Amino acid sequence: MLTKAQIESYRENGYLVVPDAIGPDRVTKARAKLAELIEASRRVPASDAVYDLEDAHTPANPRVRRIKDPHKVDKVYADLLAAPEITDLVAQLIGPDLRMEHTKLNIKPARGGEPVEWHQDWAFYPHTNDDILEVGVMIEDCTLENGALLVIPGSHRGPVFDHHYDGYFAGAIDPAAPGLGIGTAVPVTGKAGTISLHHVRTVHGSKDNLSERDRPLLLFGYCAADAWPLKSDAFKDLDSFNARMVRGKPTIEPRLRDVPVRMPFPPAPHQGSIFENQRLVKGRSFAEAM
Ligand SMILES: O=C(O)CCC(=O)C(=O)O
Repeated sequence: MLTKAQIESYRENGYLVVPDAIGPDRVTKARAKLAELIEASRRVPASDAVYDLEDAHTPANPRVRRIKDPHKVDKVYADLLAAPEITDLVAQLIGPDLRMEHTKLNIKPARGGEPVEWHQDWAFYPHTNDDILEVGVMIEDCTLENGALLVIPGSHRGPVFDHHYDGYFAGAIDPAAPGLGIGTAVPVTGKAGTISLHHVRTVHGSKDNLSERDRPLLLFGYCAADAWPLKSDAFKDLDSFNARMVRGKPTIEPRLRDVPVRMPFPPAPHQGSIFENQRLVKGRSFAEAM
């Protein structure tokens, strides 16, 4: 469980790093399944419902940016999503009733895995309240060299930044935006088995991976059950909505909080993943590292 000091630190800084949260058995299984999936990607010519592929992907040189919805792809990831080692901690921060927002497994492949531009997850999926957070499960060690997540402490208490470019929602903040303060960003590093938790409004991004090792990071978005999505296409019907509960009880009584919101419309011309949405501004923030 989290200590009072850890909870206070999360409230103050908008993120937390918990070493050794996940045992070696789960980490080894998650890693082994990922190796299988990357091997199988040699037979996949283009991005599809499971794989988000780099432009350079070929059968001889698989370059997988992301496994989409990993909880649907294999039980090892579904089990991790509901694992008490994670959900007990999340419940301490946003309450006992938790619904999954999404899952993804970002690989950031060795020797050039792409950067992720500065953004707030909140800009992609605003809700009636912001008791929503993202857990990052480090399947391998995350270091500065292999493109660890970078977060701006305290940014979850600030505005929702403009993520548009050229009239479209590009899912990326201009690094020169007044008040953004990328100079204060800190890396979220740790050994495999570490988890990070960041608030849905915390500004974050990551540089490219110039190391010799992939940087797989399993990302799980959890919402308080009474945080209802504001985007109409995020709600199809009550059964499928409630089927995303990972713990506790659903509710049809959304809780409203006075939080800043910008709607992510019109959508980016490139869809499929954040890497595609950000194509419009690719390289804007971390050009020196490319
Ligand atoms: O994989 C990363 O480094 C960051 C990913 C991220 O922030 C996202 O996919 O929203």
